[in-house]
Amino acid sequence: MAHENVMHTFGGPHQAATVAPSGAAHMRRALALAERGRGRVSPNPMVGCVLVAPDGSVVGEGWHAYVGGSHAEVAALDVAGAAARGATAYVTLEPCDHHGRTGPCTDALLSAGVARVVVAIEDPDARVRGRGIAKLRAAGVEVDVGVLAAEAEALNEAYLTARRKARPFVLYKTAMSLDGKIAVRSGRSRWITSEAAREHVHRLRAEFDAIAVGVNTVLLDDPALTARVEGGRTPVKVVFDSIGRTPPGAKLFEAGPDGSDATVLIYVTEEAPAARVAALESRGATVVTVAATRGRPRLIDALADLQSRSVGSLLLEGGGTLAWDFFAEQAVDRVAWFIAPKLLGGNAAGPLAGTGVASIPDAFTLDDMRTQTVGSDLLVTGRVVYPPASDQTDDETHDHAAGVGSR
Ligand code: AOF
Ligand code: ZN
Repeated sequence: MAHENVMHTFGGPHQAATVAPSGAAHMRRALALAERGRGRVSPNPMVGCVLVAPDGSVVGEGWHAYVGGSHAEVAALDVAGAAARGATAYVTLEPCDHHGRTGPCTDALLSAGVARVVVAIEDPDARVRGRGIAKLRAAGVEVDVGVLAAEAEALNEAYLTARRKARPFVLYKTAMSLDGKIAVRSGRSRWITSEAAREHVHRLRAEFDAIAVGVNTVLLDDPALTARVEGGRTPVKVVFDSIGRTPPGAKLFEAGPDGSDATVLIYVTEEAPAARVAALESRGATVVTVAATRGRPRLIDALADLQSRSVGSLLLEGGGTLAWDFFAEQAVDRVAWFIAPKLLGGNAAGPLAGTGVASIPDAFTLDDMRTQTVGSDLLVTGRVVYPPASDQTDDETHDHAAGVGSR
C-alpha cells in the first residue's frame, strides 16, 4: 500500500495517495526516513530529507532524530558534503528559516549550493509558514511544493494539529463493552478488553507526550499510566483533579518500567485545599491551579499550559465526564474506540457522560473511520467532526462556543 511506511498506531488520515509525480520515489524514501523519529522528536515534527545529484544518484540522506538534534536537511547535507552542489533536495516539510535550537535549514541548503528543493507540505509553525520557501526562491532555487502531500500530512498529524490549533493534538482512547459500558456496577473496569488490546494501548501511549485522566479514574482504577513497551518512553502523566483528591500513594507516582521517574502534572481549581496540594507536591507532582468552569479545571487553560510545557500530543484516557468536557470544547481530534464482545448490563457509565447533545444533528461524527480487530476486540478509529456551533441550542454547549481549536 502506498503509505504503508507512514502508518502508525492510531491510524492516521486515510486519504487516497496523492498523484505521484516524478521524484515521488525519493519523497517516499524521505517519508520513511522521517518515520525513524517517531516517538523521539515531539513536540517537533518528524522530517526526512534525500539529496539527489543531477545524474540521479542519491548523495545524502538524513532525518530529524531527536529534539535539539540536526534538522533533516542538515543531517543529509553533512553526509553529502561537496556532492550537494547542484543537487535536488526532497524534504517532507518546508525547510525552516529561523534560529531555533539549530540554525536555519534554508541557509544550510543555500550555502551547500543545492539547485532545487522539492517540499511535501508547508510548515505551519508561526516562525516558518511559507518563509522558508520564499527565501529559497528569492535566492534562485527552484522549489516545488505538494509532492506526496497527503502522506506527509498523515505522518505529522499530531505536530500539524498542534501548530495549527495552538494546543496539543488530542486523541481520546476508550474501551467499552458491546453494550456501551466502561465498567461493571461496582465501577471497576479491569479488564473489559483483551490483552492484545491493552498491549496496543501501551504502544499508543509511547507515541504521545502526555496521558490524561480524571481523578475518578485514579480513585477507581489506580492506573500506573506507563508505556510498557520495549524502548518506549513514559509520557507525562496528567490528572484533572478539581479539589486535589489524587491519593499521594497512587501508582501513577511510581517510577516507569525503565526506572525513570514519573512526571506528574495535576490540574486543580482554587477549591483544592492547600494541604492536599502540598501533599501532592511532596510526591513530586507539579500542581497547576487553573480557573474553574462548573467547578472543574478549565480545559482551555490546562491545554494552553500543557502546550507551554512542550506537550504537543495528549492521549486522553477518560473517564466519561472528562472526555465530555473535551468534546464540548471541540478539543478531541481523533478517537481510538475499543469495543469488547462482552455484555455487562446495568447502568454503569459509558465512554461519554456530561450533558450529552440535544439532538441527533448535534452529534459528533467521525471522518476517516477505520475498523480493525485487535485480539478479540474491535477497534474503531477516526477523526472527530464537530457540528456547526450555530446549530446548537443546548445551554451547556453554548457555554463552550468559544472553545479551543474551533475549526
Ligand atoms: C526543518 N527540518 O528536520 C525540522 C524542522 O526546536 P528546533 O529549533 O529544532 O525547531 C523546531 C521547529 O523547526 C519546528 O517547530 C519546525 O518548525 C521546524 N522543524 N524544520 O526544516 C527539520 N525538524
Ligand atoms: Zn530546519
